[in-house]
This record gives sequence, C-alpha cells and structure tokens, in this order.
Amino acid sequence: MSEGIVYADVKFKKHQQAEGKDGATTSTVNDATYSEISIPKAGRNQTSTDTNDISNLQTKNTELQILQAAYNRNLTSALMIKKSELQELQVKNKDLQEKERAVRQQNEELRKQRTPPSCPTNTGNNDCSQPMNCAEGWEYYGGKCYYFSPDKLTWAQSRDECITRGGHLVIIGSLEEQKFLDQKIGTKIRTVPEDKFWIGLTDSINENEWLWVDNSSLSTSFWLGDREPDDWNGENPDGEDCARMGEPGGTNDGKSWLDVNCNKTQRRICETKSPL
Ligand SMILES: [Ca+2]
Ligand SMILES: [Ca+2]
Repeated sequence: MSEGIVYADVKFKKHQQAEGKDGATTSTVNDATYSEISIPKAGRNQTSTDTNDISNLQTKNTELQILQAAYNRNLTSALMIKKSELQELQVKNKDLQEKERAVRQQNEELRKQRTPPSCPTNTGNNDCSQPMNCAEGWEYYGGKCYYFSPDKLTWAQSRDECITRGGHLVIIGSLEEQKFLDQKIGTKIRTVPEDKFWIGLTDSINENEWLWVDNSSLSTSFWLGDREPDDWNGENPDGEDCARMGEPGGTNDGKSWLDVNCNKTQRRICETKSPL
C-alpha cells in the first residue's frame, strides 16, 4: 500500500496581532497561514489504477452474474426434463406392476386348473383321482372332469347328450391328455367288436377340414396308422366324417383315432371344466 500514500508538507507561521486605535485587534500580513501540499505523481497514477481495478471487478462481477443466471436457467431446464422422465418411469412402473399382478392371477388360475384339490380326509380317497368337485360318475384329470358312457349313441346324439349333462364331447388339446384318455378307456373297453368312444371331432361341414365341437381347428392329431382318416364310403355313401378312439388296454403312442360313419352307435367321452 506504500504506493498509495499521499504526502503533504504543511508550514505554519506564528500568529501576530496588532491593536488599533480603537482597540480592535487586526491581523497583520505576517499572520498568513499557508501550506504546501505535495502529491507525488506516482500517487495520482495509483488512484487511476485503483479506479480501473474497481471497474474491472465490476465488469467481472457482471459477467459472473450473467453466467450464474445462465447456469441457473440450464439447471432449471435440466431438472424439469428429469422430473418429466421420472414421471414417465413412474407411469411405466405402475403399468408393469398391474401387468405383473394380472399374470400372477392368471398363473394362479392355471395352477388351480392343473392341480387337483386336496383329498378329503374323511373319504379314504388317497389318490385324488376323483376329487369331490367332479359330479358323480365323472373322473378328474388335469383340471377337468370326464364322463365315459356305458351306453351307445350316434355321434350327433352323443354331442347333444354331453351338452345335456353340462359338458361337451371331449376336445383333446395335448399328448398328455390324449395318453390319459387312451389309457383310461383302454381299461373300460370290452373285448367285443366296435367298442369304441366318440370324441368331439368331425369333418362333416367340409371334407378333411376337421373341427372340434367348439369350432376350433385340429392342431395336434392322433390318427391310428398311416391311412386314417380315409373317409371310407363302403358303409355310408357320405363317407366317414366323425372321429372315435380306443383300443383294449390302450396304445403305446396314444395314436388310436379313426374316422367312421357318423350314424354308427358308439360310447362317448364327455368333458367339462372342473368346478372349483
Ligand atoms: Ca370325412
Ligand atoms: Ca376311417
């Protein structure tokens, strides 16, 4: 700070007074007081430098404020974008949770359909093959109840009779279901000719376009041998438009379907969903 010091030399003369005729006191020339103030050039230059520094600082401060304002605007904009993204993620997360809940509920329904209910403890039924929730005369498997008739009817009569019982002619949707039925009726078939069971499959509307009784298409088939279905017309000029199944003792591969004359009388397999 030495460069900023202002030097001043001040000189004083002794104060002199003279008494006038009227007794008034007046100052003489000699009582003038003067001073000499010396301000070095360097000091004036320093003041100018300080002024420039202050101006520069003010400029810098203004620039800093502008930058700060711009930074604040950018930060606010970025925060708004992040907030919007967060809201979108929250909506997606909620949707996923709802879908997960729906899938879990659907899986639980499927599990109930596939798993037999617990065996009643007071019936002595330990194999759960016939839970109490299948009507009397029906047999449980895979969430469904099956009725294997002892009597014989035509295919159309069988279709209608199953509906009267509260079900429908069986629709077979898997190898597992086919093997169960194949083995089950294998124990029921008597060793007499034509003791077979109707299933809910026909091509009576369009030849060789096989449909189930719910009008769904045939996707997995279990025809016997290489020649079936052959639509043989030796018995009926209309050919063979209805499917039956069954062999005594069952088959090894489950392939036991034949197309036959719909007017024949056969036993039948009715099916209904197991009430829970
Ligand atoms: Ca046919
Ligand atoms: Ca045939």
